[in-house]
Amino acid sequence: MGVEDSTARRHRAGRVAAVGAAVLVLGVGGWSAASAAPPLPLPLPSLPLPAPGQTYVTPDDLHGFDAEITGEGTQDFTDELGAPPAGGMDALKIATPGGGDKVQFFTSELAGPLENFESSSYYAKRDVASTANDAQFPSFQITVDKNGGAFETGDFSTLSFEPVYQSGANSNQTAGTWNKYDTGIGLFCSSRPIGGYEANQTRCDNQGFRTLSEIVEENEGITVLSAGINQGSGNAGLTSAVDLVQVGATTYNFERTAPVTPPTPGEPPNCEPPKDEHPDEWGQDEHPKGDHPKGEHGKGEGGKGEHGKGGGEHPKGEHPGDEHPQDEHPTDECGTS
Ligand SMILES: [Ca+2]
Repeated sequence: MGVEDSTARRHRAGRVAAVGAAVLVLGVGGWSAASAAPPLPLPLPSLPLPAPGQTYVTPDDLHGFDAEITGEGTQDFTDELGAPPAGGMDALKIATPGGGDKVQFFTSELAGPLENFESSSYYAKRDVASTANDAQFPSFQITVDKNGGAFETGDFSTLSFEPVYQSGANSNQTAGTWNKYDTGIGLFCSSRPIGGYEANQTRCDNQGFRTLSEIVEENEGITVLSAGINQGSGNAGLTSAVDLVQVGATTYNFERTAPVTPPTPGEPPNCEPPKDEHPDEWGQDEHPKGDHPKGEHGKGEGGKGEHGKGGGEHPKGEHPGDEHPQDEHPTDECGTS
């Protein structure tokens, strides 16, 4: 081969080598860029947050609720039938497999004037697997002393709201959905002939229907003893769930556990450093706005290792070593306790 041929081959080989090197560099560069990038923050688990204004009723904190069970009836805090909008994860599931089974879940925490119930409601869902009569749902009941004061013989009655005796939206008997019942404007039957009811109107099926405001008007001093949910007897094969029992400003949310309020943004989680041990360190003077990007500084958003342990993540000068020594902010000091 001639000199020119040899030179041309060397040039071609050089170009091939250069292209290969370029590919190699690109490839390595790609890996390098990926590994040098700051790790993406892990998504936080979507824990339920406490709903403002709700009172959580859990197996460990029943707020005066007490289950009275007859026969094979059951009641359980569970997510099996879900929960209504804004009702969290769970609800109170009630089952009455037999005709003689009965479950009452009442609280005396709502004792007081019946007027308070003129703003009241609850949600109920009938399990589509129920074999009971289609019209049957858990009812809302209020036990009363018809004239308040001393509780004497003849003062007691139970007021009952059942969807099947209502009109409009309150008569919704759709199975498999969460139905809201506005008991504050609903129709109630009375188990005893208190004011406004005829002597033969002691059952809901005898047309003895009154609104709560009518009952209040016709029974001066009428006072609530307890209130809640009833299912049975006579509800064989009914499985349902109830939630968000509301009376006035109180809304009871039935949950297995109550959600925990997260730390307030801008505050260290779960603790404040004692003033004597951290003079000025947490004060505004040493951390003026702009010095530390929001969320970077011990506010519960930064993960472990973000602060001082990450090496090159915080160039010297931005977090001088003497400003945030690790032994002054031990992990367990403002941690998960
Ligand atoms: Ca709930």
